[in-house]
Amino acid sequence: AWLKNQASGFKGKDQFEKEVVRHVETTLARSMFNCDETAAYAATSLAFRDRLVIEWNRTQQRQTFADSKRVYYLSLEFLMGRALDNAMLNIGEKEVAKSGLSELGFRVEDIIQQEHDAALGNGGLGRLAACFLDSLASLNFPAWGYGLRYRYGIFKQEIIDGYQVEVPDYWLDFNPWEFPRHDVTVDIQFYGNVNKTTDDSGKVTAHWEGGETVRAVAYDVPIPGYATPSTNNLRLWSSQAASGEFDFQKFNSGDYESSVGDQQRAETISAVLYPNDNLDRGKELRLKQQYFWVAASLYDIVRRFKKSKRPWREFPDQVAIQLNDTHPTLAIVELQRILIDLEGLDWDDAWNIVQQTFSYTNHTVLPEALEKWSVGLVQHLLPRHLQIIYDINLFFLQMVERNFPKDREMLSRVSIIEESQPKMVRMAYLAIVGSHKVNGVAELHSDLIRTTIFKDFVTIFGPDKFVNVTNGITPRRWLHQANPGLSSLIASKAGDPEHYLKDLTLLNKIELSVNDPAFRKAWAEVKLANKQRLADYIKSTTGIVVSPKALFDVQVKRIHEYKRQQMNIFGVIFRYLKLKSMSPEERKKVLPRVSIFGGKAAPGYWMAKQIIHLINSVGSVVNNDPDIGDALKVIFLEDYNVSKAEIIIPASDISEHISTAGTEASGTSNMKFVLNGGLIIGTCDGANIEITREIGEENIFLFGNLAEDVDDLRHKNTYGDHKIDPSLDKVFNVIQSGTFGNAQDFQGMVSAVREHGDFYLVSDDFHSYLETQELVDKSYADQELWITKCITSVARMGFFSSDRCINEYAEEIWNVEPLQPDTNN
Ligand code: 26W
Repeated sequence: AWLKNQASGFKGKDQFEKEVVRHVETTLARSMFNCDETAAYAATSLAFRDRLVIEWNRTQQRQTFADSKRVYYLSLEFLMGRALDNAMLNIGEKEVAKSGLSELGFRVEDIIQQEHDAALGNGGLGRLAACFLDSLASLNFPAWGYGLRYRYGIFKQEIIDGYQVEVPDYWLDFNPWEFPRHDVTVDIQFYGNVNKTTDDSGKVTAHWEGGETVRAVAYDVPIPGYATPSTNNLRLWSSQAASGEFDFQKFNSGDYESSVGDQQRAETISAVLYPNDNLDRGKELRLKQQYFWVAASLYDIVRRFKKSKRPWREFPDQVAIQLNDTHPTLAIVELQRILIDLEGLDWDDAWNIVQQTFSYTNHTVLPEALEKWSVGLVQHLLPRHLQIIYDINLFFLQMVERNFPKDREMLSRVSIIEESQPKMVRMAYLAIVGSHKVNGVAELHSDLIRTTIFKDFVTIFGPDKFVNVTNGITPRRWLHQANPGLSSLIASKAGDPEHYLKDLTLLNKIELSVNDPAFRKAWAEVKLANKQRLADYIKSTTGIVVSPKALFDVQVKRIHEYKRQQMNIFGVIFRYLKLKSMSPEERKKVLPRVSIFGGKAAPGYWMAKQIIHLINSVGSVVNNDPDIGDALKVIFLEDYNVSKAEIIIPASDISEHISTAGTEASGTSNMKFVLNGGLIIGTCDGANIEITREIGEENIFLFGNLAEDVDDLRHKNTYGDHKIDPSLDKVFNVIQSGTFGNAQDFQGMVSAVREHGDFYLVSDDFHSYLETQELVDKSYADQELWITKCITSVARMGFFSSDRCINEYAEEIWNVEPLQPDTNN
């Protein structure tokens, strides 16, 4: 363990055991005789937490003392998953824990599994934020995450009779990883009205008065870096009634119910994560969440800056704030308000500071996901902010008018206020205008935002404001932790994990061994063991037995029409029909396949729920068809989440990233699958394109129409002659004949393609998809070539480390430097 000589090390398993026993006996007040796995998990976590706290305090002190520029990552979602295994590996003490726990009669894997996932996110955007925190700490950047401490994370998914049922995720009953800071609170104002006063010099000041107040309480979560003592802070805000537990006046006057009601109303703000992914519903409570979180975070950031007694113009030299999508865009307005209303700066000076401080990442081009708030709602909830938004817009449009006097249409196109009925505030436009850099998350995506949704803004601000930072993933969790077998095999060629996990380009060393028979054999054994692990998991959760020798074909991600799980299941049905038409002898010769699905549908997303239902219905027919046997199995894994991803991803042979071209901004699981020695079938979309460039097109199964052709195809499908692909037509006819249950249940999915213009081009891509799946079967039959492709691909995946990604943000957007820890303490 690299930390052996550090204060945070355990100095061997004996001390670790002692601490576990101490926590069981004192903190938990239990005897070692009735210490079950839950208690052992609690005590182990507390022992590790004690270790983290030491370096966490030191890191914060070091950062305060250095007083250098900090990064603040504002994200409404942090999809962290479990913390214990990550803490053990990042501190470098997992072996100590393993042997210590074993002496106490436990297996470390069982203890790790006791932990409840911290699931404060929907999918890609939230998990990206979590990977970024890992990289920021591992690279020693002075950085804080700011988010909301939801009482309920993303719902748990149960599948009952083939349908998704949502169950609340109450995850906080025991959470050793958070530290309540009851002394760090901010009172947040809502509603009320604005009064203006003029002083003797004629200067007008706005005062936001009245309304209601809700208290934000900080909860801090330590974020350990890998193989470094740096431990950063994730600060999550929880909402409370501002005036203590009850309104005592109301209480004493007998109005007990309403005094409790006030408290509950305040707590509602941070109660639940909105489960929509890529869909904006414009709910008032969501806007309240956004302002509550943004105002508390900014107050905290400003308070920290003020301690240094620097002049305001130095704020952007000390502070970089990254907006993770538009969800925190009100921070732009809030900082402007603080500077002009509370600190008395001039508008222009304040606005310069604001623009230099903020930068904005866009994660989607789907129009239904672009946030807009009605002017009326903003006026009601945040009257002063609406005035400032109008002023920002006015000055911006005046600048546009000066620079582009001939293009009057442009003013309404780029206005932050959409002149619709009702009028709407376009949050992406506000974010662009208030930031110095805007980035997309993969090359194609960044090109698309520059040429489509933000085209005018490129004209107005020039091309340099719009940059690309291709997403990445942390190899600590997604290789070392999820796939220890592969990680140590790689280490045998690429050197210590401590080196290659911090410089992932060192993976290229394994390519030298691509023809080494022993290495190849070991590689195949690791994959088989991971598939066996998943097969065991499938057996224990679904009762279905699958052979680890079959080709595992995986699609796990949020269920969305644009991600096209429907195309996948239609393809599975086609395969089933083909198998049915074969003789038993022919069937014996086919390569067995297991189609594995997983993912949640937003609770109100009817079509996504229909897709889940069809997958499960196909599964119950296919899996119970005696003609089929092992040749095809269809599995839907319930409640896909981070900890399940850690089991599923290393077990994949082929995974599906098959979004309609131009719709998936990046995708990040595509990177995780390839890094774990699986190949992918995918469209020319998002980061698939750069993965192809890095690993070589001979190592990926690309198919389908290109983004540049999508508009024309849609037009043709809607207005022209929309001929359905004949194979797909056959599949539809079988669905409609009732083979998979009541045809009515799936009518929506069928008519979306047949009658409603096939917006996601399922039919247009179906032929190419089936052909490419056949190619997958053929390629897999040649195991030698397949393994070569896998090893080569892994060797070339270094680019996709989130460390590379964070270094790009640091250099091109934040202008911050790492703060090296002193290692001789
Ligand atoms: C307002 C509702 C809402 C909620 C979440 C709208 C949009 C979102 C997210 C931006 C959706 C999201 O997670 N986008 C994903 O971001 C990943 C990280 O950059 C990308 O890899 C995915 O392609 C993108 O879909």
